[in-house]
Amino acid sequence: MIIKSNKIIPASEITDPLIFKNRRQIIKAMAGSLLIGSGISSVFANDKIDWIKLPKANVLTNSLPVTPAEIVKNYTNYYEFTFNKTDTTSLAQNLRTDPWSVEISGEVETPGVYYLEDILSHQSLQEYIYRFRCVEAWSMVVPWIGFPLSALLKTVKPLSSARFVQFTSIYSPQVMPNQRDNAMLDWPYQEGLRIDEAMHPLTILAVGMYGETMPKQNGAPLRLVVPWKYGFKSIKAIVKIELLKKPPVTTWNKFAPNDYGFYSNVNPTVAHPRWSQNSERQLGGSFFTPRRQTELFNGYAHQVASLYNDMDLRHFF
Ligand SMILES: Nc1nc2c(c(=O)[nH]1)N[C@H]1C(S)=C(S)[C@@H](COP(=O)(O)O)O[C@H]1N2
Ligand SMILES: [Mo]
Repeated sequence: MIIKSNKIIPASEITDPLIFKNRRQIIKAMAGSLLIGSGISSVFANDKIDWIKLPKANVLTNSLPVTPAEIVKNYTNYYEFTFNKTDTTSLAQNLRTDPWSVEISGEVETPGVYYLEDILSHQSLQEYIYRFRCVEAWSMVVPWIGFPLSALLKTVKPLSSARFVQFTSIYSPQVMPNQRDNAMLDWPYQEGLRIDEAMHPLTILAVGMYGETMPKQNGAPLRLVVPWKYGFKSIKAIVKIELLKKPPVTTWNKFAPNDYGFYSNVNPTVAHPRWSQNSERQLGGSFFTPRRQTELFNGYAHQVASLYNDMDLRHFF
């Protein structure tokens, strides 16, 4: 159910013409899809200021308050740039995100390289307010803007042999210092899902948040969001989506298989070898805000637990 609101968001703080152009394309896509999706009769945008009317998110949220945007934008994990969560904000601005295309290949009927604009022209954007839980035991609540991954996969017609999906982030050592230095992980960053996880309606590809085009440090122009799994599964700056017969290699699992499982479903009873996952620090809280009890599947058990009926709790990680 879409609850309409007339939330009006001024988005005028653009300086880089490249960002501006890309943002306009995405806003055009937002406008188009919202017209279809919600019956809002006009979405107005002029050259200086973009005003976006977004339908409010639906039932996929909870009573937790949304984390302030400034916190979510300035505390990011983006290891291609740096291991520092605040320096990513400026460093990520060096990544060119327009034009952008995504290769979709493997076990599909119509593999190809698709421009992001074309992908978006076929999708209805919606706001999804999701909890987000990092494996480092902090959490936030983010109003993403995106569309179900399943809607994109359906357009390329997965074959019955497609059992897994692998995602690959951009490889751009000129602007990504840790790729240049071969630091820590094997680049490019890769993640993966089982096909039923990928097709689940909670799994989205996001192109924006807080009513705006996705900030570069948060994974522009296109990132995955899987709210019942630890945050590292939600891969940023996706350039390739491959449907596979076999389980894909994933970056963190390859780096430390005992610390970062392929599934990595949020589970308070399975500790990381070096820290408990029983509770979480909520971003945006004060020194006095108590830690929050972590929930199985990050609170989405009702929607996703049935995907894992035949699995032992220990394998959730
Ligand atoms: N390509 C890429 N994607 C990534 C990461 C990364 O370092 N590189 N970090 C992951 C981790 S550990 C988390 S918690 C989330 C953080 O998303 P945010 O920075 O937008 O909050 O992105 C995930 N996606
Ligand atoms: Mo994370």
